[in-house]
Amino acid sequence: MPVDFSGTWNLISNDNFEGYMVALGIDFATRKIAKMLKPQKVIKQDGDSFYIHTTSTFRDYLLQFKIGEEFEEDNKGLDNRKCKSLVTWENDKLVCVQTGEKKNRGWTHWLEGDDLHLELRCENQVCKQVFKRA
Ligand code: ECB
Repeated sequence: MPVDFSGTWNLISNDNFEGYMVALGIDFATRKIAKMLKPQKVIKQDGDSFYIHTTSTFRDYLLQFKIGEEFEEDNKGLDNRKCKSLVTWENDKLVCVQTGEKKNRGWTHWLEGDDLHLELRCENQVCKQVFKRA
């Protein structure tokens, strides 16, 4: 059985979020607000089913998916571009490939000690986020 990401997680670091948002074409005013945020993630993992709710004082984003089943993702409230997303296990890492207009788009979650890590990728930009249990 793979690792369990379930829990409530608070952002503690956010490297190159600016570069990632620029790659997604997020406008200056929105980036200025977004980079001040300290989002929280609530993750519910039940077998192959995942619920990942990212919340903040500005916007929320809910993603629900099953491992190995491609789905349409709308990225509503983020860059609003639709893509086809597929999440798979790569050893103990949860890897999402988001196929669409933007090249090399996706993310990877893993646990390291007591921390939740998230790498967000778009084109040539990588944002690295770390979360601690609430
Ligand atoms: C939802 C909190 C952040 C709101 C930022 C608002 C505007 C910025 C617009 C676009 C920036 C792109 C992404 C924001 C970063 C994090 C949100 C969720 C990223 C994500 O897809 O996480 C995955 C993996 O946990 C689950 O959706």
